[in-house]
Amino acid sequence: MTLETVRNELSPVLQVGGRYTPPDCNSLHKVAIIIPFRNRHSHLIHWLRYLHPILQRQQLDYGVYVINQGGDGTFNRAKLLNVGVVEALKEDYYSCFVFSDVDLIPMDDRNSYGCFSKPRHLAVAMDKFNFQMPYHTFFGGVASFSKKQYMAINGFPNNYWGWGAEDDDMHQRVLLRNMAVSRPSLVIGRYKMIKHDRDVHNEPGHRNAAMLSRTKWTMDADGINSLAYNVTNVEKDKLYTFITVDVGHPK
Ligand code: UDH
Ligand code: MN
Repeated sequence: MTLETVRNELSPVLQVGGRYTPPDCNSLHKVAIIIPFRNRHSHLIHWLRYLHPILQRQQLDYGVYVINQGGDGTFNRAKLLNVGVVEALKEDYYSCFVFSDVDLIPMDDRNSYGCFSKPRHLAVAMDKFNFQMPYHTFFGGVASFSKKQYMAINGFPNNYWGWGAEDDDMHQRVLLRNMAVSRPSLVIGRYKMIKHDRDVHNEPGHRNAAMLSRTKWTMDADGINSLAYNVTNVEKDKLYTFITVDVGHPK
């Protein structure tokens, strides 16, 4: 599949920016799907090809935002997700955010990409973990937050550079604000992760584990209220809004 074939296949039902509104019902939420990204173009093609039809069958009113980290500095997944929220909210009154890795494809249409009364972890049963949770507080891969839930935790941390622990910090924030996590069953929450090696400039962050033990004291000052970045390019396609951003580098 090329991006072109996927675009030709899907564009009749999409509006520019990867936007969709169900023709025959009013959706409960307006959902921004936010994907942290750099140099995973083949994964993105698969994601778009599978997810657009699923999201449409779920009758969601949604937009897809790919947040591309510019340059080749250390990757920062959680900060890119914060950028996605701010940029999506500049465009529309989104009430729900789904944060998804570019390489995760749900296997069951019943796994709803909407928001719930609690923050939701969707990617509970990945093939790479034998369709089990790797540990019981696992929060990685795909998660959804209503705008209210996201704001209540001050968004995500901006200081987790490189791979690891930012998802655990997000989970800590939820618990520290007295919310619980909702999850689909291990049957409905099945996922395939497109096989890949570790990316360059996304090595395990050597400070991340230590930061995780301090979330309680840092979360009020590190999050959506301290987010700083520069957008360097915005590309509107039928399949997505592709925003390239300079997120800076570790201090
Ligand atoms: N991402 C990118 N580009 C990068 C790094 C990360 O787009 O250079 C995004 C992408 O959405 C990805 C997500 O960040 O799905 C999470 O990164 P990841 O997929 O590398 O994380 P995962 O836990 O893999 O899946 C860790 C390394 C696995 C090495 C396995 C070797 N067998
Ligand atoms: Mn992955």
